[in-house]
Amino acid sequence: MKINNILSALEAKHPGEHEFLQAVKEVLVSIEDVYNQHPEFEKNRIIERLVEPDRIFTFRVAWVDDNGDIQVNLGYRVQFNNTIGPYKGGLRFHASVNLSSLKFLGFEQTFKNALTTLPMGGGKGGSDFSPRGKSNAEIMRFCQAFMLELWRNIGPDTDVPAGDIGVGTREIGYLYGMYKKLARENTGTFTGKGLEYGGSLIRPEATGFGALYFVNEMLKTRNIDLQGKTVAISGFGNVAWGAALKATELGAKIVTISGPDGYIYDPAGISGEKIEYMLELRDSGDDIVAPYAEKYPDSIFFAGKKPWEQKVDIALPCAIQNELNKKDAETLVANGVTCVAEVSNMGCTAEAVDFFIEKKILFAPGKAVNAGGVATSGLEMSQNAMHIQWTEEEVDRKLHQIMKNIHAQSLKYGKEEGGYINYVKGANVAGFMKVARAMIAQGVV
Ligand code: 2IT
Repeated sequence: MKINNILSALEAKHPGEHEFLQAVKEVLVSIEDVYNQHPEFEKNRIIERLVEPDRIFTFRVAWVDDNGDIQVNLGYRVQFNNTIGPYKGGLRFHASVNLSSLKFLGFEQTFKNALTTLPMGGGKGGSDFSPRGKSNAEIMRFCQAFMLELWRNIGPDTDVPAGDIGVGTREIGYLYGMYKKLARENTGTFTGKGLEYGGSLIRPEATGFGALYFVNEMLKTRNIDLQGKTVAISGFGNVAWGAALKATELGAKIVTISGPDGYIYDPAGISGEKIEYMLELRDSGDDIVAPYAEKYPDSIFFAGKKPWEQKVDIALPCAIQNELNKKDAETLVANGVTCVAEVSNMGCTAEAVDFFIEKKILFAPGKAVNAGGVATSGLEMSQNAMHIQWTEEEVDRKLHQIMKNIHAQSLKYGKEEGGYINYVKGANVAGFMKVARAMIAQGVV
């Protein structure tokens, strides 16, 4: 495989899609060896076929704000790859959304979903619409306008969207409500739904819970106990919340959260009602964490800074792509960090990842660590298809088992001579092998 040729051809075709190219490069470098050992992959042009999405929908979303002014946003759905199941992946509503970020997310989603052991293909969508500072009524009108265009292209066995940054239970409710009105069916063509209308128990917690189950497995490979460890988290949304809940339950101490305005350092630990307060902060709609330090005066707010400057045992980026760079990685390592796990998708820059691996730090990529979210979406789809609801215990048990399985798959393909586990390689190879074999089995389509 000529990685550089493939990347430059891709770059020429899709100039400026930096995040997408970053995600593709990471996978290609990881799979190079197995690719070269399997001539059938090259013969079937697996890479060339995998790096182009099956199709992309781009559409205008026009809506009326509370002042009566007309607003225009862009809407997207990238149906990336449905080899192993219906397209599955979240919708992101964030000012930074563009085709490059959604293609990177859809590409990663394809491998992540393959790792979950459930039959789901990869997709992603969203809009450059930012819910920050918008009223409930504005968010509803936007979601309805978005769905008016998208509804024809999704369905329970075609494409099942869910939440991501900026899309939580409220947005899913508005999107699903409009979808049902248009499609006239009630088959659960969304996950992350409210509990009253087909949602799954544990889905809100699943990404964070799953991440901590995975981190626990990572630590076990070095006989390290999570109990008493200090943890830096970034973000303060749903994913950070779930991670904080489970980390605290398992005896670790969360000392940071962050927002676009800076980060909070709380040396006493963010536990109990402070974790619930994160949800209040989020629901305020201002997208800032500074008020935490006013409510809990023993904590400190660092304006415009990132939490990675604090000395911690474990770092969990839970916000957005490329939120931890090489300099942050150097600081964390100099401060003696043991484990870094991406809970956000591609939370670390390529240079930061290379640095952690070079220093033999326990490091794992988002597509393994955060797969518990989409896995539990898969469990929601199963419950909807069977018209039943599993208990909290049942869903959590399945989630825990899936995360252990993803860890075992990553270990199988990622263990290097000398014993270091390269989770980036392990997760990429495990996900790739499954998708590639399924593609070959299904012929040239
Ligand atoms: O990045 C992700 O895996 C998600 N945003 C969750 C996707 C899903 O379909 O639950």
